[in-house]
Amino acid sequence: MTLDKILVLLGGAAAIVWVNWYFFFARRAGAAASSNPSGTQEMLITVAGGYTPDLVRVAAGRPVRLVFDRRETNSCSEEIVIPDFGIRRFLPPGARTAVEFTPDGPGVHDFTCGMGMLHGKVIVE
Ligand SMILES: [Cu+2]
Repeated sequence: MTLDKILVLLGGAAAIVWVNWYFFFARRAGAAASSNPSGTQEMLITVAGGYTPDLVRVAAGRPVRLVFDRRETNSCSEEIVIPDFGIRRFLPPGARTAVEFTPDGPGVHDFTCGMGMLHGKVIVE
């Protein structure tokens, strides 16, 4: 085997490892909310054709504040709904809108647009 073939093989192997890591660990891990001085766990979520991040990790028993930064006028994303916490809120385009709730215990809670087309999850640990 020549050196360039070995390098191509190694490059391919590295790409496979990276893709697996990305999909099975990085994506599954989600984004951990940061705590502000008052103890509220905060996460900024960009709304543009979907939610970024769409997986938010928080700790149980402390207030959670999700700030939705809506960067589009597409009517699909004009409402945010978090059924488990009774939240349904209008998101003005070009603005940030905060919703707050306090999860009692561990669990997974969906958030969606008003029509249930865009999806995200809050993972409470
Ligand atoms: Cu929608």
